[in-house]
Amino acid sequence: MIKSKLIRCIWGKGRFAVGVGFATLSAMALLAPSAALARAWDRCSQNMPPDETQTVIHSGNQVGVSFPDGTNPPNGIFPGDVVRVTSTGNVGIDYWGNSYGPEGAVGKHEDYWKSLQGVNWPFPELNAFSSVARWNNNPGGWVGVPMRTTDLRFCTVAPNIPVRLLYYINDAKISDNGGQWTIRTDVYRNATTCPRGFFYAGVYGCILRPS
Ligand SMILES: [Ca+2]
Repeated sequence: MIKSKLIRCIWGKGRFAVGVGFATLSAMALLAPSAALARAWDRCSQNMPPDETQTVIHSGNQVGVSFPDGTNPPNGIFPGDVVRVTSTGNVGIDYWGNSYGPEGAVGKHEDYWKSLQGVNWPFPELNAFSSVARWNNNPGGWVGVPMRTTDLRFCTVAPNIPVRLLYYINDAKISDNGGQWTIRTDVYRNATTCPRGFFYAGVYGCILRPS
């Protein structure tokens, strides 16, 4: 399986510069277009095209979605990468016509929902019915605290270990939900060049070349 062979390319530009001779480095600097040399953060903040982008539909009655897409996906975001997430749409959260965008309930709506007793919010510290994003290392587990997906609309530096990005909805009961959010994850790579024996596989980063 491809998943078990996933290993991240460790040749960040800094390491590469340290690891090769002066002549090679000079040639790179002369030949590479400036855009390719721009750091991931700069390219994100300048709104340049991402190296990878993936759009998924998060239906209101679906537990979660992810980057990379798929069931129990491998890590696809690596140290030095920069991520930006665009989320839109509306999810109906009950049978009475209440619906929210990815930001969930705010203001008086938030106060009302959180005032209800006996509700087991999956993420009590975040807005009711909001989209929630979490870094997760496969197979290590959670990395950091749950985040508002909408906070990731700004360029965000990835954790310092490989992760995937999992999206949830802060709703104790999803079976009465409808509608959907559209979540686009843009990833600016720290590096798309891989060590010998590995190749670059898009949203999965560097993976072992089949022998
Ligand atoms: Ca609900």
